[in-house]
Amino acid sequence: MSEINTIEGDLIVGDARFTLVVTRFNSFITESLLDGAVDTLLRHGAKRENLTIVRVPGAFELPLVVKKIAAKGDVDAIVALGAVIRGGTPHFEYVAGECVKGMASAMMAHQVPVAFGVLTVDSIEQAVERAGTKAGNKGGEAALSSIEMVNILRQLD
Ligand code: INI
Repeated sequence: MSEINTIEGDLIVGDARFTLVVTRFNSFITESLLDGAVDTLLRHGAKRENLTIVRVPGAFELPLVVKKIAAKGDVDAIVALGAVIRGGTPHFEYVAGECVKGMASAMMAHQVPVAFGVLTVDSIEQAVERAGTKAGNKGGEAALSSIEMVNILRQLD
């Protein structure tokens, strides 16, 4: 039987450049997501000089900054990190909805992978669980998916 042509991204960073965009809102959670993302990138061979961290006020501001970075075209991937925690009002839906829509559209417009490391959770407890405790670190997972995407796109180019 003939081989099936398969394209997969490995998890080796090489010389790839990453920008991590992190919210100050809920910083007690998002700084742990950032630690997880940076740790993952470094352990997969990223060079410190190829990492840039940008801090933004909240998740609502992520799309504009992500779009601006993507449009410049000088990074291989963007890792967006934030935490939107449901309160008693519809605010959560608006912030989370605009955040995901805006970042998806930036990714598609500029063809730069944007990893969605934004927690959308019902409680602080759920956020803590996903920021380096019993449900892992979603910042690290987002970083990993960005490495994979860089390597898939390099093969497709
Ligand atoms: N921003 C967040 O990143 N997470 C939240 O949970 C959140 N809530 O719930 O309000 C939040 N709001 C701030 C928003 O992102 C903007 O920074 C603000 O509205 C100013 O534009």
